[in-house]
Amino acid sequence: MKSIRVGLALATLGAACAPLGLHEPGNADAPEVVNIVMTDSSIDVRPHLVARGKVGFELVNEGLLEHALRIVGPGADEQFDGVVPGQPRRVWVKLGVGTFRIFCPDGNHADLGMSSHLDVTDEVNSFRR
Ligand SMILES: [Cu+2]
Repeated sequence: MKSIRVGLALATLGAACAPLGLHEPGNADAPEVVNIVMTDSSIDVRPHLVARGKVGFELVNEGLLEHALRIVGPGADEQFDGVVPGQPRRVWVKLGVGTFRIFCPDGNHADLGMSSHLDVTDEVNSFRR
């Protein structure tokens, strides 16, 4: 009987997360990781919504040219140069709540499509801390 109640509680928790469009909350110590996939004319950001705090960015360059990544928003303005095709790397940035612009600052690359955004929320803190 006890295990049934726990099962229901977990199911309710899962349902509460779903409308936010968040990925699996995971365990409390698991940091958020955002996958950034660049081509020479695009930046794909997944997921588009994470919890505030220290966030990992997995940088993958699938273009032909070397690029950079700049992250600008509440409490952060960070730039990572030398993102080379075929050499993924992970960087960490502490993000506050709000909307961040994520783009390549080189030349007119942002205008060519290397520009996206990331929303950072407070909503999932109760699951993580
Ligand atoms: Cu670029």
